[in-house]
Amino acid sequence: MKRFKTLGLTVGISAALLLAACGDDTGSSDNTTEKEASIGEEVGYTIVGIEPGAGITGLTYDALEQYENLEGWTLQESSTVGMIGSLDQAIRNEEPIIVTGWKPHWKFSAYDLKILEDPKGALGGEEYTNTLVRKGLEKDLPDLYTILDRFHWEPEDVEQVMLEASNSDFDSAAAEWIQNNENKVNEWTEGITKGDGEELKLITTTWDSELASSSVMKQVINELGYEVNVIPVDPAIMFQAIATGEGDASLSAALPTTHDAFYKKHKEDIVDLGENLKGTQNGFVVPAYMDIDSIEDLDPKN
Ligand code: PBE
Repeated sequence: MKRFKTLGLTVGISAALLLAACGDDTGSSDNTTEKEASIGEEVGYTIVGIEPGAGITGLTYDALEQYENLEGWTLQESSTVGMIGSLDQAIRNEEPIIVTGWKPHWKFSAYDLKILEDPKGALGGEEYTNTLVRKGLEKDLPDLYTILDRFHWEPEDVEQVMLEASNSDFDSAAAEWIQNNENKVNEWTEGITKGDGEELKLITTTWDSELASSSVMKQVINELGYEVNVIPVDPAIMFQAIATGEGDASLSAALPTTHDAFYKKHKEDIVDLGENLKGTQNGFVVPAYMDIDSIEDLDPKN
């Protein structure tokens, strides 16, 4: 009983403080010298980013140049895990935060988030994920080339594998997806001759969406009698590996904007088999409770 009373008292006091605070706010609103803290001030003019080697990191530096209102802002590079940790903590405390984010990603089902409008298109518009193979793969391993060329799926498929992997691991998540999607898999493998243990070096980036596609493809190709080695690396290394022939294929090229710099550098030396996934998107992502809709709503430092 005593505990409840104490609690009641605390709630009473908090409510009184809240009312007093609201009263203060109303008072200061006609006082032009006292402004509420802007979102920029609240987040320290900082965008919480991910790995330095990510395409989205480079695009964010471009955005900081392109938007005049982002004068004085900085990108705090970290890792995907670090970015999610900061986002999670901010949301627990109902504090403002701006992170570099992308779809498909489970954070959009775990939290109520919005992607800020990007009228200059600095972070790219609707993005695709493309399949790349090394020159000569078509001649050396024509059946694998055909499967890779046929491979495509939808954002919902990727999300299913990512979600399941968060409860288990990518191998079991991929196995389950394959079991539930026989028709799709059969479209990719129809008429393919079985292999005899030939090896495919599948280069991937390290993000969940790419680990999802690579894990699914690994098992599909494995079952056809090939050995698959999945090698997770930074985007720059991935493009270089396909261009030099050290890697055979990748399902992880984010285009036309995200990996454009790497693509331009190597495009003469790689074979682009086109999209395997449509409807991906990058952006500055904020919790839905923040009162802001566009990158242009942010205020410059000073
Ligand atoms: N991403 C996910 C990657 C590509 C896919 C947006 C984090 C990147 O920025 O390179």
